[in-house]
Amino acid sequence: MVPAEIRRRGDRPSRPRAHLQARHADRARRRCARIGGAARRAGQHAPPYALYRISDRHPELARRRPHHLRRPRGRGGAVVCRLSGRGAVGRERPRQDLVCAGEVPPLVPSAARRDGARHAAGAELPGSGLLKPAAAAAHLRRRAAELGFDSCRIAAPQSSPEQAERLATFLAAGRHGTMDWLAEEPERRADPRALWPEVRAVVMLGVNYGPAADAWAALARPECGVVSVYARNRDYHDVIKGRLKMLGQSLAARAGGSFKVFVDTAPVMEKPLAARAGLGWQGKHTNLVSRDFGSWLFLGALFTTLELPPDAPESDHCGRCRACLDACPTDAFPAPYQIDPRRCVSYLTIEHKGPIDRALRRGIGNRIYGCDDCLAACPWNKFAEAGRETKLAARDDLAAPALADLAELDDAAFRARFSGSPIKRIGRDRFVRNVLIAIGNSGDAGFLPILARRLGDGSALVRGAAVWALARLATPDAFDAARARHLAAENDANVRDEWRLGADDI
Ligand code: B12
Ligand code: SF4
Ligand code: SF4
Repeated sequence: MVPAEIRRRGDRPSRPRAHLQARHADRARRRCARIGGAARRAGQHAPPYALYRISDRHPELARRRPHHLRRPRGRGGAVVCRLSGRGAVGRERPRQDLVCAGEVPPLVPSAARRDGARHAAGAELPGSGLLKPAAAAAHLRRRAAELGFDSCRIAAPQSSPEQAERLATFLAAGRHGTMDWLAEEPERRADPRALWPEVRAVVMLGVNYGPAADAWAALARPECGVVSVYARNRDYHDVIKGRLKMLGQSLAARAGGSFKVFVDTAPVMEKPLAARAGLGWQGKHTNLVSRDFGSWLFLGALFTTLELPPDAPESDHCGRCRACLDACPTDAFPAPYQIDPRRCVSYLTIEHKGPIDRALRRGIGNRIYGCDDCLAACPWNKFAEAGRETKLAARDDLAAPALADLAELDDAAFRARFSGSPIKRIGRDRFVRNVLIAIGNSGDAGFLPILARRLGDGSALVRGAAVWALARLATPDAFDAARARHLAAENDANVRDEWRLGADDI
């Protein structure tokens, strides 16, 4: 069964029990996927997760002719597809094109063909031609490294009452804020088997995205914006997702079973699972810290119906350190190992759609998309090297972008500038809101002409942020004069409030 679609958070489930979510999704901007070689049309979208069911129940299929030779061509659309052994290997290359065409690294085909050559694993192959668990795990690690994953370990998919309880406490305190998707189906989020009863092993993958240079030099330059390290080039979801699928296909081809892949695409708690698999431990900043890569590791998950031998979990190496807690500019850690996202700059600048709480705007400084302060403070980063994935390496124009340019972006210019970037997903208005807050924090009255233009912006979100920035940069008289010109014509309640409050609480 190969519904080779990926659904982003917020998209509606295409079938029951398929309520999935991705952190950085935007339901308005679905990507086209490809199925059966036919590009999907605009408006079509991918299903909740990739599911590839290999003929684990029918190993004899391994000895049949390759699937693409058995099936009449040209049907397109979703197909039923059972793959195993050499047949599956033969299919591996064409199916790289099914999703995210153009984003799949080109190194697979030859390796995939070698996978099927049965060149070295004779002793490990049972009668079905499929690898046994230990050999399958070895194959998995080798293939993961070839595909560019820096870490690959396996966890058993057992439930964790402790996780469920912590998640419940988090949700009960309302810490998810406006991320409603985080509160949906907590029982499935806390237990991989509730999400997919057939899962027998959870493979956790890490991709190092350590910055090559001092990534925060722009924090000291108030005329520039700071984009968090993860968002300075291509969207990691897209980069990792394609590789996870290739890895799953390769595993299924050699060892059978079905698989699903996740990178922020489902109610999966990736950090605790990665800690259980031994990729690292959940640090006091709540993210996974690795001995090898510090805090700079993206996570992805591959669930499989194969029984694979689990790795040992990693233990906590935070000790008495609290560098991350002290580094937070908005005091988002109510306690070690706990975050209140509603105070986190990452949540405020990326996830939160409306006006940002006035009390937190100053702490945002010139961070215009996400925040890395707690990650950057971690002493374990000293063992980290720069990430090797070029698609994630910083774009020059995002190292220290000029706020003056960004504040003038209209929708078309925004889309053009951030095509392929995760930043595109928050849309022009939310982005310019962030830029205006950074301008308000700059202390630079040179921005006043730009603010004057944004006071008449078509977006109330942008106008409100411009009013706040004006209150911070203009003299009281100049602010009063602008208020006299604009307030009477303003029909948005939030913007009117900004005009009324002026510099009162800032
Ligand atoms: C929602 C979300 C956010 C939210 C909430 C953050 C959070 N910490 O939960 C916001 C928008 C703030 C956010 C920000 C960021 N995110 Co985020 N985010 C997610 C997402 C989609 C879900 C996380 C989740 O389930 N949160 C819910 C809460 C309940 O989970 P929790 O933090 O693990 O909370 C637990 C702890 O508090 C723990 N706990 C409580 N007491 C104790 C005591 C001890 C001893 C221990 C060990 C644990 C513990 O129990 C809680 C429940 O399990 C994941 C992807 C995924 N599906 O997992 C990415 C993910 C966590 N994000 C990621 C990244 C990179 C970021 C940012 C760095 C991006 C940026 N530069 O702006 C920041 C970092 C901010 C931070 N300090 O966490 C990466 C982290 C990679 C890693 N190495 O861990 C992930 C895994 C995405 C990915 N696939 O790589 N994110
Ligand atoms: S990402 Fe920034 S704002 Fe969020 S918890 Fe870490 S340091 Fe605080
Ligand atoms: S900065 Fe210190 S406390 Fe925070 S995660 Fe790193 S080691 Fe742990």
